[in-house]
Amino acid sequence: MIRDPESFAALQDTLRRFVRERLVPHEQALSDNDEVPTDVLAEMRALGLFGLSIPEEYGGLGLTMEEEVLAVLELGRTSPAFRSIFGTNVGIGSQGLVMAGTAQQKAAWLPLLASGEVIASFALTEPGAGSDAAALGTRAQRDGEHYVLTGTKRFITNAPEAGLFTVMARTGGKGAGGISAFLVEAGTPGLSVGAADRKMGQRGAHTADVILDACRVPATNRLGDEGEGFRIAMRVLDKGRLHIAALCTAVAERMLNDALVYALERRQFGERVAEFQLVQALLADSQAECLAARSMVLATARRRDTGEQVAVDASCCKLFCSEMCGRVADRAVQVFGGAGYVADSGIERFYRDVRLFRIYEGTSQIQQLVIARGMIRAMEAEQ
Ligand code: COS
Repeated sequence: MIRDPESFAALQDTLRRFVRERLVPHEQALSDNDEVPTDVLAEMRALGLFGLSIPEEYGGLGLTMEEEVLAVLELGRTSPAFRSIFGTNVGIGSQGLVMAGTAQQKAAWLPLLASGEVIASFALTEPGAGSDAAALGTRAQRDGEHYVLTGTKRFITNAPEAGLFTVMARTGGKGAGGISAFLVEAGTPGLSVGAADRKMGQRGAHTADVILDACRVPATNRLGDEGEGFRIAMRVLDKGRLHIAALCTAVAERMLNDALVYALERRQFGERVAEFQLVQALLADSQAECLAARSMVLATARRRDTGEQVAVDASCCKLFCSEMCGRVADRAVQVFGGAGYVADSGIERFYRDVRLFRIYEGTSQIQQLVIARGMIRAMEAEQ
């Protein structure tokens, strides 16, 4: 749903120009320096990028899902590490609060997240619990008006920058029903962040361990009821997967654009390589897949805006768009040939950056599992 087409078109135009004029020229520096330049960060804050999905009453832009997807289709046409710095505030770091926070919790944190003054992280994954998130072992022991949290979280995006963590921890017995969610402020005694991970790509976006060592958190910081944490995390991920699917689509469109530009410049056998049918096949397959991805993401976002349950379709989008993006990256390197394998072209960096899409916010195999389970459930319900 687009609420006000005219002002939304103006926002899209602003984002398009911001990406082209302010982010694309900094792509190599982002990778070389492993950080988003501070002036770019300030511009992101001023544009409201940290609060895209946060309701307007808390200072965000309150975008609908369709609007958010369209915004990401613009913002994703550059190195994905740029999106990562505000991505957790828009997605997994804020949406638990939006969905399950009390009025007090929302008032305390959402304005700070919307403005980008505070960065939010989502701490679910652990050394022994990745895809099997319900097996997490971090404990939260009730002690009067507090909970005492102990455990280690792994690969936590933006942990080194975060001011607020949504931590999933076990308050009850085994499995999903024993998990609760907590808001934990950076600086709380007992919470520490490990060294940033050395990753394959997406330099400029940081992940690290978050260590909780008898970290005392007021009981008022629990998000939702005891035992509700896993379901909150799953609902947050349902929305996040649609956002990531849009991101995959945008990066694929960018890589395809670069491949086409190159194919029109590069000459071999006396002709532009874009004239060769075997190169055209690489371009055409990528174009068809980008269109399919864009169409499914937009259609699913629109249905979500009407209140439909789209968890299974969001997994379809994440699965198809992330795998598609990997195929487009591979073809783009092929179109560039030798130039695609060396760092200078930029396409080599994108190839490494996009590998993460098939892994984070649920691997392709977890999306397949969610989709197939949903199909079986729907068929059984009919019988
Ligand atoms: N929305 C709301 N509730 C959900 C849900 C969703 N999308 N998915 C599951 N639930 C609920 C179930 O209804 C069930 O509740 P009840 O016990 O009340 O019936 C509970 O959560 C447990 O669900 P389920 O039995 O399906 O859990 P499993 O452990 O079998 O598996 C998967 C769930 C594998 C889908 C989940 O662990 C997952 O998504 N793993 C990947 C985690 C991930 O994406 N990590 C990325 C890092 S975080 S950025």
